Amino acid sequence: MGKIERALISVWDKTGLVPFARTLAEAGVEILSTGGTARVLREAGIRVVELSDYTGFPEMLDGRVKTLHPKVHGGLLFLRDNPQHQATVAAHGIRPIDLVVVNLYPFEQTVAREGVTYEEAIENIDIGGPAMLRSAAKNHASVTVVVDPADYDVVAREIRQTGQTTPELRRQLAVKVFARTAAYDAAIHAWLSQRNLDPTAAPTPPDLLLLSAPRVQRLRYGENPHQTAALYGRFGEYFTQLHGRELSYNNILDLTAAASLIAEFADDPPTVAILKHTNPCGVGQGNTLREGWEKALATDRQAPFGGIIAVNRPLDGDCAAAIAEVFSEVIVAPAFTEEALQILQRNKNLRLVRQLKPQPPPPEWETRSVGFESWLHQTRDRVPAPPAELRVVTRRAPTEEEWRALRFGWRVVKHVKSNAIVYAGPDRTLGIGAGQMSRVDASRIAVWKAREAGLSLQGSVVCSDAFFPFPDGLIAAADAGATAAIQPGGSVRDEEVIAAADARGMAMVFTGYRHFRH
Ligand code: 93A
Repeated sequence: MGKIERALISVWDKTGLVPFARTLAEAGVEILSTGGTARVLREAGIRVVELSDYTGFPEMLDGRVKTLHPKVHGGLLFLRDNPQHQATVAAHGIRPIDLVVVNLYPFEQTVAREGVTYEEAIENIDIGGPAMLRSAAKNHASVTVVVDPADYDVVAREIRQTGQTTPELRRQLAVKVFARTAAYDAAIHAWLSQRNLDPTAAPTPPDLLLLSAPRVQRLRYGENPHQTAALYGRFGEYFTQLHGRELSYNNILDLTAAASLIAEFADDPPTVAILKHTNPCGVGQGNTLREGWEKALATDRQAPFGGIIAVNRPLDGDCAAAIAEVFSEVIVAPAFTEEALQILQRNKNLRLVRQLKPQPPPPEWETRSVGFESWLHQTRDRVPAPPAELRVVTRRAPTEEEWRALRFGWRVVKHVKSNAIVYAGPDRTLGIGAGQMSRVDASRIAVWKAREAGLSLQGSVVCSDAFFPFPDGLIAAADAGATAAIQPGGSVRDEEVIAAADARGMAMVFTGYRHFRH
């Protein structure tokens, strides 16, 4: 590869353009450019050749055809060491183009805008830009291609030093190009297919776009050390790590589950949730986070070892000091006070993560692989918990205290793997049974855990993520001390279950919403 002698610059986003182009000009690179880009460069006093002067064709059709010309694509694609290619380009007056700097019409931003018209969206489908990017990236053995203004500096540095770029940099830049053009086409596909299918339908799941989005982070390994893994999407817009070792695959899985759970308590008094393997070990609230922490921890003093902690307000020093006494993996908080940071940063391994903004508004989509080269796609379970309307189905309605406990526990059980049973008081969990194949087993585990923790279930409430198929689960809860229950309802045996509750003097509430989490 020889020196870079000719560059073609055609950019929508003009960020950093002028200083970069100036570096090229100073290195003796001839700059070809399209209308708007050429104007900006010329105004900055940089010498440019209008591409239309070089091709002998004007930009036409309202700019739809600007760079789609053999003098452009021939100059990008010919094999530099192939004598026939050399003869062909020479015969047609095609000059080599060694560097392409292109970023695309803002299609994604355009369709995200409120009230955008069909015509506007269509006009923002860039054709010439991706074509140049792909030609250059295909021939990255010889051609340097820059799609991201963030890469101007590294390219400028290499050109200043040697007049050319290294093969490794060209390869990396080409990889970036195909990620970008793939994501760009995926965005167009998503927008257009949705429009064609049903203009009133839910927006096309952005996760599909994220699948083709560039990888944001390589992870050391996956769920287990022999699995390779990476993180995709917009994680960095929502979370930033302030301290501790690099986040692992499981950390990210757990901390996002923790953040989703604590979001249920956004408007509540100080609340703390401790999770392990995406399941809550305990959730508690009080006048201070410290009180919330004590109650959360009291649910289960063993499982939180190596757990994930989420809090619903800035983490203060008092609570941090208590947390620091238990080995944890990650703390996720909307903020950390200086004092809390000082205390927690003493532990090198503890990862401190700040949540930068709330989860996106529903409908939110989730995609999960089921293996076999197949994916399931659904809207996330984002209905308000508990829903606005709750139906009391028993003779006795819950007392004020029971209502508070039901509302508390229902928000927790929504985030527990099914089958899930949670025993709760008004401001805390008392026993959690997660991920059982039978609901009765989940209930048994919850009762046993409460006993292990030395907690009484007398006067507690029982929360079930799905209906009790038979009265036995409810009767067992009553035997354990629960005086009220909350569940979706909807079983063919609802009447039997209600009768069992009435027979025990229990109050029971139907939510009408099931919260399976498989
Ligand atoms: O309308 S296009 O698809 N047709 C083209 O031939 C073409 N060539 C470059 N759009 C085209 N471009 C795009 O124009 C580039 O990708 C870039 O985003 C933009 C730069 O235009 P200007 O230099 O006039 O501001």
